[in-house]
Amino acid sequence: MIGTTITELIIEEQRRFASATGDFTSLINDVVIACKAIGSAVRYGKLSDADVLGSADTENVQGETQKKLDVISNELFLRRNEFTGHVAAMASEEMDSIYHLPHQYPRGKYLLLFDPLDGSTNTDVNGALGTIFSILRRPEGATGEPDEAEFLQSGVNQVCAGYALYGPSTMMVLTTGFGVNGFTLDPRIGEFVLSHPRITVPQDTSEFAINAAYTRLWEAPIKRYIDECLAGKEGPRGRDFNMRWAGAMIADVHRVLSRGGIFLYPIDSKLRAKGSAGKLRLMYEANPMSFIVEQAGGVASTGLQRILEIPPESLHQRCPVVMGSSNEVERVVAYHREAA
Ligand code: AFP
Repeated sequence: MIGTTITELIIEEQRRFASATGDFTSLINDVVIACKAIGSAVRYGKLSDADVLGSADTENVQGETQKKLDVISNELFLRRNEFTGHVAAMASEEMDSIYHLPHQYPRGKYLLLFDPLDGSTNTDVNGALGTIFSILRRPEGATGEPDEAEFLQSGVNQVCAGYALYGPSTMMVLTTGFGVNGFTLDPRIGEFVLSHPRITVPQDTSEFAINAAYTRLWEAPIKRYIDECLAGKEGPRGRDFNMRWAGAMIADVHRVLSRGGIFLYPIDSKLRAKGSAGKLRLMYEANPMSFIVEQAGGVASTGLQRILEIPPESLHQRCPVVMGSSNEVERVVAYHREAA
């Protein structure tokens, strides 16, 4: 017997809206197919006919060296979604500016943003990594060819956010604003089947995820929070904490969604010196993951502001990220307020 597939659940959600045309369901289907294709490229690795591992010897707009799989995943996402008539334009971590559809294809009402392969440095070590996406509606009354300004909407406007995690099993986690559901790819039938209905993040946790290599660069509120966790039972928190770091936000936040925790990628003195507002990108990393975490009952903040309310100024803008179990994130926010 086959469980509820991702398509069935999206159709059910679509039926809540009398005016729904089915466009959105089709768009999600295309995103799902793109993720299955990327997952397959990731899974076969060295066994692929084409050599998909290693560096592509190119840099993206962020100045990061692209992996071959970054480039392949980006292409797979674009090709799958450009011709269907559901999106008006796309934006990706791997492209400097927005992607205009070839002129022969119809323009739809949605804008699709994605990080085709988050944590791609993990490809070389067979570590978990994934694809993150965010869907916005074109602004009311917008016509003609979309420009970047149409994409610059706050995260609260997201219609849908999700990610595919290519780990020991391939999972898709999705929200359309009615809670969060997790699906596992059943290789026997090639479908994502509902395996984690109504995911919720516990309010409390004793697990944190942060790259401790940057301890010397952290600002006071983060230093204080982590120091107190590290002090364990004998410290002000009165209990021991555990630490995890996967090196891929998607894997770290998935763990937080699975069993609670707090994920931090704060601003630090090195990033400030470079004139950067953080490491992680707002539009296709922080916003979609924040939407998911909030829909699961967690909190997502920069330390000083709710991430979903940041007014974006540019496509590749960065921001500090603190997300996960509400009581821990609120504590970090309180420490920021006190310091400010
Ligand atoms: P890549 O996609 O370039 O591997 O970057 C992953 C990432 O944006 C995020 O997923 C990780 O949490 C973070 O970078 C890791 O960064 P550090 O290497 O600085 O810890």
